[in-house]
Amino acid sequence: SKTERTFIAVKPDGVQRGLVGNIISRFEARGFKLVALKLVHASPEFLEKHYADLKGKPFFPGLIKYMASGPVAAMVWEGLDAVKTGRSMLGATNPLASAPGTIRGDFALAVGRNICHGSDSVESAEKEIKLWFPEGAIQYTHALADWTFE
Ligand code: DAT
Ligand code: MG
Repeated sequence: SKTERTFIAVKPDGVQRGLVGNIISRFEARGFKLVALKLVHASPEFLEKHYADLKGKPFFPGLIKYMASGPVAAMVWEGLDAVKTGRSMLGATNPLASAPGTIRGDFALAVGRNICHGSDSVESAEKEIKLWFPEGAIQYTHALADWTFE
């Protein structure tokens, strides 16, 4: 286990439903450090890069259209095992299988409207952070660091 960065994005449905603050709160409360944050209305071309691995899936056109339908709240969170823990905080891809207590398990019903994205590996996190934040993350001392891990 080590300090990692993960890319988390509240999808257009999550923004419209007013869930940005709740999702940010969960990552703050868990002890993660916010190192990048912005609202982006992404183009289909940009989103095809983000979801390049899924090109060819039957749901791909619908996924791109949904993700381009409004702004997303893009962020980078840093901390101990941020990628794995971020995924467990999100819950399963299909909200039908997401446990209550997870973001998707608390707020979502349908796989095509599952309100939040999270990187699935350290490698994809690095790729996604570069794509969404070419300007880089913010460096600062986190006041809680000494209280959240050794
Ligand atoms: P995740 O977002 O959990 O990493 P993924 O990378 O496999 O899941 O897929 C990206 C998104 O595509 C997912 O959040 C919702 C959509 N999606 C995945 N599988 C789908 C399916 N079978 N039908 C409709 N949308 C799907
Ligand atoms: Mg994924």
